Parts: sequence; C-alpha cells; structure tokens
Amino acid sequence: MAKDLKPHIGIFGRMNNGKSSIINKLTGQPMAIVSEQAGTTTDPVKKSIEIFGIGPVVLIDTAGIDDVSELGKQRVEKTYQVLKEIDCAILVITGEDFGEPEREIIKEFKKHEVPFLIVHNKSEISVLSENLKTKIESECSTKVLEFSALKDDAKVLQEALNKSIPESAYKKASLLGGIIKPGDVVLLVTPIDAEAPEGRMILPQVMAIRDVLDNDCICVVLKETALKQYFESGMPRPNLVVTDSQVFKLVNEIVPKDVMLTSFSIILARLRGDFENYLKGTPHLSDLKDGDKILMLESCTHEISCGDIGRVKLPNLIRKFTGKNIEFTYLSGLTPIENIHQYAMAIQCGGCMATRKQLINRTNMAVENGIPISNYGMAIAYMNGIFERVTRVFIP
Ligand SMILES: Nc1nc2c(ncn2[C@@H]2O[C@H](COP(=O)(O)OP(=O)(O)OP(=O)(O)O)[C@@H](O)[C@H]2O)c(=O)[nH]1
Ligand SMILES: [Mg+2]
Repeated sequence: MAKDLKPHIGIFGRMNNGKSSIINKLTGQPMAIVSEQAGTTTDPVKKSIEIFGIGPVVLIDTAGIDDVSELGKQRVEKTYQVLKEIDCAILVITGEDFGEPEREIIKEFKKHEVPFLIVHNKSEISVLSENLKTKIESECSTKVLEFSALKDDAKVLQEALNKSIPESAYKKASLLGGIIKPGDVVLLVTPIDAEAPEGRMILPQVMAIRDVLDNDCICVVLKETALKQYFESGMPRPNLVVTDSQVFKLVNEIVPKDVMLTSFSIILARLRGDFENYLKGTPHLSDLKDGDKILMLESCTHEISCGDIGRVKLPNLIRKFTGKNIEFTYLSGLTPIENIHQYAMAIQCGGCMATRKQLINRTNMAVENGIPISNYGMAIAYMNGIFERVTRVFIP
C-alpha cells in the first residue's frame, strides 16, 4: 500500500541526453550509470529515493527513445510501458533536437494524462534557440527549463518537478474515502467459516478496519449471526454496512433499507481499477449470447486463489447465469491485448498485485473500443443479484 503514496516519475529523451545524469543530480548520489556511450541505459531502472523538497518518490530511468536498432526498438517499447505507471514525466532534450521521437512520446503523455516537464540539458554548452523554444512551448503548452546536469544545482529542477507532480500522486488510496465521514459508525460483517484462516482475518477485512480508523470513524466488526441482535438491542445505528458477499442475502434482509450497504468485493474494485466503467459494463453480463468471447485479464500470478476464481468459479458461474455457451480467453501480466473487437466483454481480476494506474491502463483499450468491462468481484456480485444494492452508495 505504501507504494501508492510515492509519486512515480519517469525520465525520457534521446540517447545520451543526460537522463541518467539528471537522475543522479536529483538524488545527489551516483545511482544510475552515466557514460558518453549512447545507449547506456537499456531497461527501465526504478530507484526509490527521497528528493529534497518533495519527499519519497520513485524515479524511473529509461532507454533512449530514438534507438532505431533492432534491439533498440524493443527497448523503446519497454520505455513506453513505463508511461502506464507514472504520475509525472521529465522529457530531456539537448541541442536543437526536437522532432519525431519527442512528438511521439508527448502524444503518449497526453493520452495517458501524464503531466510532463521539458528540460533542455547540457545548456552550459548551448541554450535552446529562442525560435525553437517558442515553438515547443506553444506546441506543448509547457515551459522549457534550461538546465545543466554538469554545472547546475538540482534545486531549480526539484522546484519545477514539485509543481508538475499532481496531488493525486500522493493521495493515499482509501477504500471508503468519500462515502464515510469522521464519527460515522461502520459495521463490518465478516463470516468466520471453515474457509477462514486460522486465528486471523483475511486481507480485505483488515484493510477495511484500518480504513475506517483512518477516516476517524467507529468500526464495529461482527459475524452475520450477531447482526440481528445488533439491530434489535439498541446499538448505534450504522451509517454504512460492509458485508462479505457470501452472506449478502441474510444481511440484505436484516439491514434496514435506508442504511447504506455494500460489500468488500465492491469497495476493493473501487479502490483498484476503473470503477465507473465497471459500474456501466457489469450489467452487460445479462446481454451475452451463444458463442460470445470474454477476455479475462489476470494481473497477478497467484495460482491458487485468484487463478481458481478466474479460471474455474467465475466461468462456471457465467455459463450458469447466462445459460449460454461462452468462450474464455486468459491474458496475464501486461501481455498486449490483440484484436479487442473479438470480445463481447473484458473482466479484470481484483489486481491486488497491481497499482490502480496499471489496471486502468490495462482495461483502457477495451473502454476506448466500446467493449464493456467488469471485474471479478463486481461480476460475482451482479450474478448473485446483489449488484444494485451494493453499488447504490457509489452512484451520485
Ligand atoms: N556537457 C554536459 N555533459 C553532460 C551533461 N549531462 C550529461 N552529460 C554527459 O552526457 C553523456 C551521457 O550522459 P548520460 O546521463 O549517460 O545520458 P543518458 O541520456 O542516460 O544516456 P543513455 O542511457 O545512453 O540513453 C555523459 O558523458 C555525461 O557526462 C551536461 O549537462 N553537460
Ligand atoms: Mg542513461
């Protein structure tokens, strides 16, 4: 979780522009390999560091965007992958070189909504001509910062960087943020059955308890068997009830209709992924036809828990729910999605090993092509008939 709190900053530009030197300058330590040889940095390199005036960040050094050799093309591809996980970018240029490679990457920054700053490095040799500077600044709607990794103090760059990092990069992802307020009573219904781990709670429950406390609310944790008693014995009325999906039916009956009710799977989906589009896409499960294909996007590699849900339980449930002959294709990690139009729907796993940004980028291709998306937890909630009530609290 802590990882989400650190802004991720990528550094891009042509080979030999001084990208690695700038990283070293920002960190104040020789962290990245610098050499006069073009193509020194080959793979994206992540460094978790503290920048004066900004705090802890993750800096990502990349290979040059102008490497046209066969191997170079693969490196450039990896460099472009970095765009999917950063909050902010530095584009390094030198001399009077501003052309196709720069325009191409700027187009991607814009597509991924990554704020960027342009640094003209090696400026102790030559500054950018006024003409080109004006052209770049108007074309990119951003200022060009003159800098020399060799001679200048890092401060000017740190200040510019600080302004470019969006607030969202620091924001702690909150499971219940925005729907509860300080002082609220939040009731968590956590069944303890044979599948529950010995002597402890499962991760989503622990995360929810912590989140309720972080939001300065009062947390009540009980089993479904104690729920009726809770409501009948004059205990404080909860502002929100979060339940395990397995016992939804019972909880739905006991919790008064005017009390907000949701499930652990839904709040997790909201934390990790494109929740708005999951909300819109999930009901399409009811429109599936014989022969439709569903793309299952797996972002983690735990074979046992997620694998079983995604490869066995969920497909069985979908076939049973729709009564149709549905085909499933599985894609794991960051494997590129090919021919998205062949799919009637895409369903993303819970993504507990991925960041929200990675997941959103993963499902974006489907969204852009008008393919409905859902996620494991939301699809299960929908097919269990609880979708409407557990998502109502999130619909403005
Ligand atoms: N004169 C001058 N030289 C610089 C400056 N910054 C970096 N250099 C030199 O430029 C060369 C390339 O620097 P790197 O930091 O390795 O450049 P890079 O962009 O990481 O290069 P690749 O990893 O090969 O893509 C080295 O010889 C650096 O010493 C600068 O501000 N002024
Ligand atoms: Mg380098």
